[in-house]
Amino acid sequence: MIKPNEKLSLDAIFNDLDKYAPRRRGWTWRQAVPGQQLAGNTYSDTSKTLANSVPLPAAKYFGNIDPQPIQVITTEIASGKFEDDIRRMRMAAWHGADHIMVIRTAGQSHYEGLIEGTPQGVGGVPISRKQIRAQRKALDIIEDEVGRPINYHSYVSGVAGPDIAVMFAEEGVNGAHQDPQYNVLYRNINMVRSFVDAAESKKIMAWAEILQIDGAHNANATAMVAWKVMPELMVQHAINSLFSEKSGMKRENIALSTVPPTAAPAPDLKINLPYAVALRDFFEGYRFRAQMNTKYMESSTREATVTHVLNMMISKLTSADIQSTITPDEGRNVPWHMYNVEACDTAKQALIGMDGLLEMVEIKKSGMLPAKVRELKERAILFFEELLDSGGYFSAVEKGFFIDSGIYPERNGDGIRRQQNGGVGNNTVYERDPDYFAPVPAHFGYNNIGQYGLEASDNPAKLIGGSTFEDRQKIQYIDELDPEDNVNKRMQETAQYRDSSLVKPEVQWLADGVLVVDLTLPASVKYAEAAALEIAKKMNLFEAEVIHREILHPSEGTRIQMKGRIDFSIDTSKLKLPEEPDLLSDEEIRDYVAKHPLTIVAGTVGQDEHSVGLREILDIKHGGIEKYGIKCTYLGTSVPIAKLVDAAIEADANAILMSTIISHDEIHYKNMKKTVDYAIERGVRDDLIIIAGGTQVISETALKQGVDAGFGRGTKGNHVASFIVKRHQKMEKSK
Ligand code: Z97
Repeated sequence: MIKPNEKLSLDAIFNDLDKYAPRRRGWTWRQAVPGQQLAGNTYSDTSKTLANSVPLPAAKYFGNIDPQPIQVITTEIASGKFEDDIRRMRMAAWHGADHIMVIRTAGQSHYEGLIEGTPQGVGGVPISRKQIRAQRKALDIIEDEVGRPINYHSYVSGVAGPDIAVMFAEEGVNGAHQDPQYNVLYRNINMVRSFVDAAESKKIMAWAEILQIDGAHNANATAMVAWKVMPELMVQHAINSLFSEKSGMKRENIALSTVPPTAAPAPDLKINLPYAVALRDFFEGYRFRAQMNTKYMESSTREATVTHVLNMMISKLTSADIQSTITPDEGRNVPWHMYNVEACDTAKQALIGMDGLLEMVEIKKSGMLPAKVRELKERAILFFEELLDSGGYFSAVEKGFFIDSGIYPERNGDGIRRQQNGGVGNNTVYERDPDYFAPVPAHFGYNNIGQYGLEASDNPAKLIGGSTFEDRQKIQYIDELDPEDNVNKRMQETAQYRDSSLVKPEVQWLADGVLVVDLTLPASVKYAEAAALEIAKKMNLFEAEVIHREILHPSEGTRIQMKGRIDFSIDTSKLKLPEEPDLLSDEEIRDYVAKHPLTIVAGTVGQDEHSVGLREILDIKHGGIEKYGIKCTYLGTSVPIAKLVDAAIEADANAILMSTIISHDEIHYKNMKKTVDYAIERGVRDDLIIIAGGTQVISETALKQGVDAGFGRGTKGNHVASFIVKRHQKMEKSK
């Protein structure tokens, strides 16, 4: 098994890839652990925890637990270089993703067949067997590492849909989008062809137990006013769901892709919750994949995160099965590592935070909510009835029923119109000959198996000794077709950064050199933006671009986020790592002080009135050393050196904490030396720990003055307390 401190080797993945076989078929849900106990908490709706993961930042206060929600968590990864995506998949899995969708950066629907090799092409990455196999193999390694199965997912669409479905079944893909309405409405693929292809694709997906997600949510993202398409969204779900069942899919493998259609500043829940409830009522027994609203995402990750969290409240209230997490990514169109990881964490935090919600609150059965639910259902039913009256789905599409900007029954006449005899692949559906026969186990429609003496229950593939589904030897694996546009070439370009000590910052690809700068400028947006770009030039950032602007006040301030690129790298083998402060845990310090009572005296010395820093080190309120039970006598500010030492003698103190901020003429160091000298003079130096602190104090220089420790900027109570305890221990031993 791969070790956490080991990088996933792409070479190992590509090695013998032609022989790699997926280890399972079908979708996997999380394993629920009802009443799970973790660090003294009882959880209602969590699943099995991971063997390896990165917990939420606040987990350190809770024994580093990392409870996992019951929902499958989706993340979409497709940066355009699938080899880099593999690393990101590992990051996402550690943050809780177990459904990884490869959203292609090229419109896959525009490809007429399966692509071989691993081209990036002009439009982005298409789906190819090599890429799918490499990523599935990598995910097999990653799922062993995290200790939870990971579902791998992509799209079965376009005129190559059935070919893709076959390849997915062969390669162990676990989930896929499939909805002929997507082809028709958004990709202008002929409707007859799309529905025939869909029947075949769905049959194959059913054989492979691939979980299906539909495409209704695309209406939401495409519509001019997203909430107005709520009734037709339900109609679209209904068409695809029933069609899928009739093509042989099990209900539990059919997931509706639901998106809360609106977002604040609209009254989010008032519109989105009734819609979600109406869907659950209509589509009982199916699964729900909750995606976030991306239509109203702007470049603010904060705003996207709030929308995501509000959307997840609806997911929780209506028990969604899969929670998608793409928001900041799609809204900003920046498929960067950090947004996948952040969004997975957002989902984990929100869903765990809402654990047990339905045990405490319930959806009201009277009042505004059910009235709204009923209204939506009525509109949807009336829409469907009109669709049937008008001659069925195909003629309804011809008449522009869908993606109209009016809320049904209102129509604005701006719906998407497609012709039955138009679009890509028109006139490409042929009736099967009477003796038509296909020797395959999963096939939709007429297949004259009787002519070969086969029974209905027989697998027609047995006549040829098994198809590619039964006999993997028959799969044609083509490694690379394009001598230039392939993964080997791409990896050569960054070879020096792979498994070496050289590092460059990156946002999506190894050594892409991109970084983000966050600035606040006391100017209006226009000037702030121009100034930021000027700053980028002076910082030697290449290709600087403003990616986010936020008005703090029209004239007082603007926040700018910009990205840019650097072209140098850092050799980590040449770095001198700062020494980690050797800290004791709070418990260790407390235990020690309980057994060995410690006393200190403290004050700012010389002519120094700056007491805040020292108070922070002492006060219990700020995590100061008082909290460990160390007895502190604070003498105040501008304490003469002699007084400080005399007070320590009188109190029989173990340590002196002297603080100095003022540093002109090296007065802070001079005072340290004076304190040490006076302690020697009084004969107490060996028994007294002398600690000097202050913003200008450098440890080495302080030590040269003879004090025991010098603490500079950033010092916390536990640094000082750890030091006192350790030094005291040492002194006791040498006695
Ligand atoms: C989601 N964020 O998670 P092409 N078929 C269906 C689709 O919805 C899509 C495709 C095919 C979104 C994913 C939008 N959906 C992005 C039903 C895409 C992709 O290769 O772009 O033509 O098709 O649902």
